[in-house]
Amino acid sequence: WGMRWGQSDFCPGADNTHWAGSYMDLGAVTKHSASHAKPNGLILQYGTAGFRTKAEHLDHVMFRMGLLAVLRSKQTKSTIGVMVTASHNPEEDNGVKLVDPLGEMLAPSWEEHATCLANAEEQDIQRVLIDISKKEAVNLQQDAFVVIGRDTRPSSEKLSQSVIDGVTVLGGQFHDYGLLTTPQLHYMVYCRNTSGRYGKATTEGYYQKLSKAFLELTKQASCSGDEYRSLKVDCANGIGALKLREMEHYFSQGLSVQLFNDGTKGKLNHLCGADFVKSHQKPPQGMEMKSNERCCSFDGDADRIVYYYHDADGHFHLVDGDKIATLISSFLKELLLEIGESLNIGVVQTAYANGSSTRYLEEVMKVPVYCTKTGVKHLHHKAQEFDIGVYFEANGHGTALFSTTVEMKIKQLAEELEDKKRKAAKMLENVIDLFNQAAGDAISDMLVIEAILALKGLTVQQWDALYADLPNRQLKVKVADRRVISTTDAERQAVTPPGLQEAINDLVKKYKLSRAFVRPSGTEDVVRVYAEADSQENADSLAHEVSLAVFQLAGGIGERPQPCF
Ligand code: 16G
Ligand code: MG
Repeated sequence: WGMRWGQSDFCPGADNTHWAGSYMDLGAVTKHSASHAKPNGLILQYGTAGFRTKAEHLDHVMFRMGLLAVLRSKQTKSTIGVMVTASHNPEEDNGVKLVDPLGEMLAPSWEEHATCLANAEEQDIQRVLIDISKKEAVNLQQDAFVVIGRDTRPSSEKLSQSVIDGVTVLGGQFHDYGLLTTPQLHYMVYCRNTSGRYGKATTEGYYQKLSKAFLELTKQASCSGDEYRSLKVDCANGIGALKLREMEHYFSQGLSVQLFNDGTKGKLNHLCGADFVKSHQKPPQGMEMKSNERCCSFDGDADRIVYYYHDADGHFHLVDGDKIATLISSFLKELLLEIGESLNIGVVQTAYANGSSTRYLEEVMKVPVYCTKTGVKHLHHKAQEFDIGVYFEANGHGTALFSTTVEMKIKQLAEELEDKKRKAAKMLENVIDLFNQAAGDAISDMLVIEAILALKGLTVQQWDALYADLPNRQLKVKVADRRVISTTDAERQAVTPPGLQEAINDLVKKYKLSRAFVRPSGTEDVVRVYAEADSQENADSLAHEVSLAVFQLAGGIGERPQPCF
């Protein structure tokens, strides 16, 4: 999980204690830091989703991220967010990530500062803080404001107090939102830094903005009344349950939700939630599914969503992030056609996107598709290049981004155009409001999907039938050091170790409609293997053969991978 024990690579810096000491109470920092002591020899890395490890190892990281958030806030002259969560990880874990001014993931150069600060030995903290301030030209006299949110883990409350301790010791102001979904915190940060133009920075503001857009949209759907819409939601025993409960009555005229795994009994993420459903390709425990009923799962911090159903024969069907992206982008494309504006739309995926989805998007829908490395920040960044950028990971994290030009144009068209076009423009206006443009958001995505299904009169089966997924398999391989694997071409090709890509190429050739790649995980100490092929048997066997190649060529440890299907 980006966790090691050993000696940290010291991040050097000149001694500017005197200069900084006049703006930062470094003595107080040292004093407070001592009560958030770093376990000896622990080294952590700010990875794809911030720091993540066992909760008991994180107190010092939280305190220090409070410090760092203050510096980032001073530098950007904006509100910065700190979210305490470990998403879909087991309940005993926790994590923290910083949210940048427009609700985005922390900038890469600051990820390095975060790693440096988290690993500094007690006596070096002052120096690291000064070094970051110098390097990033932070005006230490600037005010700082930090907002904090946390998930429902037992450890989260205390850890968020440590963040607050860090913020206050450096003289920052803060607002503690308490329990929030991750995307809600991103939303709050975005609202606060755009003087309320994006929305009101309260949960009430969030509920109202989304629900209003949702009801405006579904009001247009022809089937209502007797076709009253309902949905079963597995909340992973997490924060999503609390927030959906709070929000439910704002949109209940358009959709009734039935909550499962709402945290009253089960354990967070245990045998439930979006990650479980996607990776095991089976329904969560604790959900009563009748055939052909539309169901969905959130993950532990409600930034991912997948849909699924049982058909009449009792077969389970997963409708994942790729199908969500397809549904959303075809709907948006149709709206644009009706409006008659030539705005460019692009879909962003990762190597995990099912080959059928990419083919369908490119060949049937004629939408350009781009592939980036795994991790939301890469997809989000790419999606910003388009007038309308839809991005989704197959695991269900994603959203749509609309450029300011589009927003302004659509607002204008919604007033001006002839009837039919105006209706489409108004619809798009509401769709824009319904998406959380700061981050992938299970609640917002759920409402977007429900609105589209209602408007198009589609059942979940019809949606699922857009294309047939290629059978696929994901496996993990344990190696001594996963950093021996490096990749290129958005993780689709292995560059090192030598011979690995050639071996994969040879294996892939043995199967039809096949594809495979390997990459070191950014969140777990394993190498991930992905394979797809014309049948489940072939996908399984290709994945197994690739695992063996990784084990042999990349320093596998423990037992050799066994064919387990
Ligand atoms: C993190 C990422 C997620 C990615 C996953 C991959 C964010 C907010 N989350 O959860 O997007 O799919 O890591 O995990 O960026 P892996 O590197 O272990 O496969
Ligand atoms: Mg998550």
